[in-house]
Amino acid sequence: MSAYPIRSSRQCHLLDRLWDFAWSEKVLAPETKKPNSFNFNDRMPVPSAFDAFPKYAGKRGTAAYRTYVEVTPNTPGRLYLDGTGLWIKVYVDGIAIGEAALPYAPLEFDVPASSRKKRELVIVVDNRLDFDRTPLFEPYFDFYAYGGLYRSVIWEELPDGPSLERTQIFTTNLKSRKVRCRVLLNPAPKKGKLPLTLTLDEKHALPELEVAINAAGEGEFELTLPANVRPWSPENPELHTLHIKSAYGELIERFGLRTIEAKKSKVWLNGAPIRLWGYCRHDAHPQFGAGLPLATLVQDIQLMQSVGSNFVRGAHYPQDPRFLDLCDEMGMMVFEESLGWQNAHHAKNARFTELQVEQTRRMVRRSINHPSIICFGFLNEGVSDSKEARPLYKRLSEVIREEDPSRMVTYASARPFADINYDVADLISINTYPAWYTEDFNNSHPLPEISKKLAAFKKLFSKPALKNKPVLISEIGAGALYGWKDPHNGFWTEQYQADYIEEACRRIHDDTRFCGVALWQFCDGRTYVGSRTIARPRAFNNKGSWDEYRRPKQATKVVKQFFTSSKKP
Ligand code: ADA
Repeated sequence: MSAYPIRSSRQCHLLDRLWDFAWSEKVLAPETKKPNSFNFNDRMPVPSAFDAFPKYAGKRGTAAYRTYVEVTPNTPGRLYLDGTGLWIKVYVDGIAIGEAALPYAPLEFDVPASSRKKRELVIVVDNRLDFDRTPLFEPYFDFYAYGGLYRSVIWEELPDGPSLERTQIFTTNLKSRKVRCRVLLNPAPKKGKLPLTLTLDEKHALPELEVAINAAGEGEFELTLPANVRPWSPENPELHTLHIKSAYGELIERFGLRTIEAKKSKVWLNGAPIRLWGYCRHDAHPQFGAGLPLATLVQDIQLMQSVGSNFVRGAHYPQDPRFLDLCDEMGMMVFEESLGWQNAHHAKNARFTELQVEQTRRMVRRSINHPSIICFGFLNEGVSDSKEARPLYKRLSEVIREEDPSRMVTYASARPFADINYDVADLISINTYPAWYTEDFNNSHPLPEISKKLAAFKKLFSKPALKNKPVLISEIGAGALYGWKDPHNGFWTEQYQADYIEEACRRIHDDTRFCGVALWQFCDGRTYVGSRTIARPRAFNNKGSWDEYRRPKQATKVVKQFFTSSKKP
């Protein structure tokens, strides 16, 4: 559960604990299977990926999680789920209150009031890869599709009538320390003026004000923060809280004073050009699947920072809000993207398009106050050279800008020379694997391909329409099996990977046309199953600088010299 917002006028029940659990292999239509028809003969913690447990490893089918919540009778509620997979349907007291096919996305469901004090909550989860049910996750994705309630489940008791739901905080002027705040009430009250009492960091009373609330339940106001408030940055991850009190309840949001821009071919943080040095990271572990404990999230950031990383790309889906909290607190800039992986079903499938828009909007709304997030993306390695997909690229970039005009928009392209969507991106992100996916089949060290490929990008992005956009190498890397050393130092050895990473980092570091790199990848991760794994020893993607248990490979020794050097943009 994210530390913020704290909706202090609501009673909050955090449901991270041991739940009853039922497994029913291959229920044909989980939409219709009633909660009381499951045999709850097992237990499962929340958060968890149930198929990370040996007993359910590799299983595909329908499960059900059940718990009971003691609430105030005759009080409506709102359920918040921070991340699930792959398809869920939610029942309270045997009555369906909603379903979703939005893996990893934040979800909420309204719960009707009841005279009962003890409420039964059942969440049916299906982890089968069924395009009709879950078009956002396909069997060929190069990461394992876990099933479960990956992240926290929270039940909040709602007051009668309108209630303060969120306050989004955007830095509008760093020098004068101005922020614009957007108050969101749910449900919307009658239009009108709403008096607000505001406190910064629980100690600075700010001037009272009245905000005009529109028919959608939204209102905006501007604040000038006290002189002691300094900007958030990786070096100084300064965070502040804004406590908002109103007639419709109160809440506390956390934020950072921070601006981010893409201009003059660079990324500018708080008005100064910066470079991004880091990794792409999957939110997974062999023991926990996609349901990681907090300690692992902390260790992952510490390991990335131990080699000088200031940046992490949350590949390839909405991130755990606890991870985003940690990036805010520990000083890591984040590229957050909605779920996608070489998708081809764009315009062909209206439901795919609708779910892409829905998950992207939800991701931005949930993540809006994390200063660590500097850009939002989508459709990793999608068909960005296809005219058919063009409307979706435009639409997704518009959704991000509608929700958040303050951050850079990007998407990771694997079709750089044919891409037709660079105009929708502020930051150009390119995935490339020279000297790994290579045609030079008999060469054990085709490393010179790396500088050639980067030189071709530099030429491509010197074109007038592109030359002012910063270019991030958002994926580059090679595989190595942990512990594999061999006199040939060829593919899959730790030495080749270290030589590769050194060459890639050196070339990118030395050429300021590139604003940085997100190496692929932080640690090895379980991937798809079946015959495709011929290219994935152990059925893992082995391009991590650490292995899946976070044990360091030789590559970790070469990264630091580039990530920590002073070469300015
Ligand atoms: C792509 C993809 C990554 C991973 C990588 C690889 O760039 O975006 O998720 O699959 O290739 O290891 O080949």
